[in-house]
Amino acid sequence: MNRNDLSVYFIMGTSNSKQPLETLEKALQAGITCFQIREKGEGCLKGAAYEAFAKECQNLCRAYNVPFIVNDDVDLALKLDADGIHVGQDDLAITEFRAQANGKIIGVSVHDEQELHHAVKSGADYVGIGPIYQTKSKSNAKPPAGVNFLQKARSLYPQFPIVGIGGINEKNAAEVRSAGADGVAVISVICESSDINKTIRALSGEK
Ligand code: TZP
Ligand code: MG
Repeated sequence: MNRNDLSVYFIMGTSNSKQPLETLEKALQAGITCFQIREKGEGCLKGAAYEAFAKECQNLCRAYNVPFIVNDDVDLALKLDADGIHVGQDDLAITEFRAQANGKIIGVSVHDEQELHHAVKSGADYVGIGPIYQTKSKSNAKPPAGVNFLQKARSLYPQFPIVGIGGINEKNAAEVRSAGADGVAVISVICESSDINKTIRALSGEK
């Protein structure tokens, strides 16, 4: 995958925003470079409603030529022919999915060197490293890890696509990039922004 596609990576589900499709469209207009649908938590959509919402998100992403990634749900990713899938350590074996999903982007969350090596060897296209800072958007998040492992991961794999995640905002995004991330993956800073253009400019390192 193109490392630039990780630059401003927006993640959202219906529990993160009161008007998720409007939020997504504003974020696309403002220049996000990747989108992940992550439909989790209390009251999240299921079945046909979930699929319809995902399809609407995908259509918006297509209109802006931005990769559309599905969190966890391999069946949905294949059914919609999404651009990719993001999986955690508890989810499906990457090698298995690699075989089914020729050409799709596979992202994997990693927290230590062993998980990182395994993901790279198994055919991941990028890894997500975090939570870097305290996050309120993931109920079972591990404690904030800071940028040490991110720096280590970059030194081990100078060219591999890496995105940082967890508690990233306009102020600390530069630190995450300096530590070696190709980009920042965020939920709340965009969903709660009163000026999405400004937020995305700041996340991308522009003034
Ligand atoms: N994985 C690790 S932290 C996190 C996920 C999905 C949540 C990131 O959300 P926020 O609001 O940008 O901290
Ligand atoms: Mg998962």
